[in-house]
Amino acid sequence: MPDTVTSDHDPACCVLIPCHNEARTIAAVIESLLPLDLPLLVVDDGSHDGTADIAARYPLTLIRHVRQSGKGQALRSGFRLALERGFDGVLTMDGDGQHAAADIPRILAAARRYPGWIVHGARIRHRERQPAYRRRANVFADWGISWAAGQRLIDSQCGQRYYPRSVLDLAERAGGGFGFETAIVIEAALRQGVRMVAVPIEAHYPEDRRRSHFRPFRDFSRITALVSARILRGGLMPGHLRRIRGTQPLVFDPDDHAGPEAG
Ligand SMILES: Nc1nc2c(ncn2[C@@H]2O[C@H](COP(=O)(O)OP(=O)(O)O)[C@@H](O)[C@H]2O)c(=O)[nH]1
Ligand SMILES: [Mg+2]
Repeated sequence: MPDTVTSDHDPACCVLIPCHNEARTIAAVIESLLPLDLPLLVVDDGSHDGTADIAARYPLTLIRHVRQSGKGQALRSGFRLALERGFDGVLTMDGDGQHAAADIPRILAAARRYPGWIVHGARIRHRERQPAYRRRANVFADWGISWAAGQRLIDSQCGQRYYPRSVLDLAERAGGGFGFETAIVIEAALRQGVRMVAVPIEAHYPEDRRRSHFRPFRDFSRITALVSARILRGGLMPGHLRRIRGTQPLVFDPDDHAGPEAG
């Protein structure tokens, strides 16, 4: 029996955008999403540049954190609301215009083909557009997270991804900040045997972009610490290392009609 069943309906999904000070870009991001006709959930995390007021002009659900509490906490608030409202899944993306609305139907196509899996957007196509230091650090993070999760991942730090409903509860134990997205993926794999598939996406890095909220030293150190702690807690997970050795991450490109079968 194949472990993948393609369902014939769109997952009832909402789009979740965590924001901190995105006044420059949030209107354009929201407007690019409106034609998709998906429920939108914006979490404004203590912005002081008017992000929430701009978002409030559009037909969407807005959660406001009075104080900045980090990307992880913002995603957690969104996941809670998505659970309450009964969505089958949540698609996350950045509020800075880095991710394209046009990639959402492609990610949802993968979610249909691989029900119950986490679908990562992967900046595979134009990796050279990513700042070089982030690219190198991402390759290192991919390797560590693949070890902890026992399956090969690519671009594990990309914020555009689809989470099935079954993993949303794990948000409660996934910590805060930028480590949240790493922790939830590892916990989903270890506790629920959830698998991951990547979809190639576009990512934009305009010349005049604002400085990233991601602090390379602080945030990569935290991610490395949390992945190392999980691997140590699992007794170094030698079985995982054996399992991922010589394997490639599963990449599904909906534009390539056949697509790989789940292994
Ligand atoms: N809610 C919330 N969102 C944040 C915070 N820091 C970053 N973000 C959002 O998370 C997304 C990714 O942040 P960004 O700075 O673009 O990181 P990068 O894309 O990894 O360089 C953006 O939509 C940010 O607005 C935060 O402290 N709270
Ligand atoms: Mg960004």
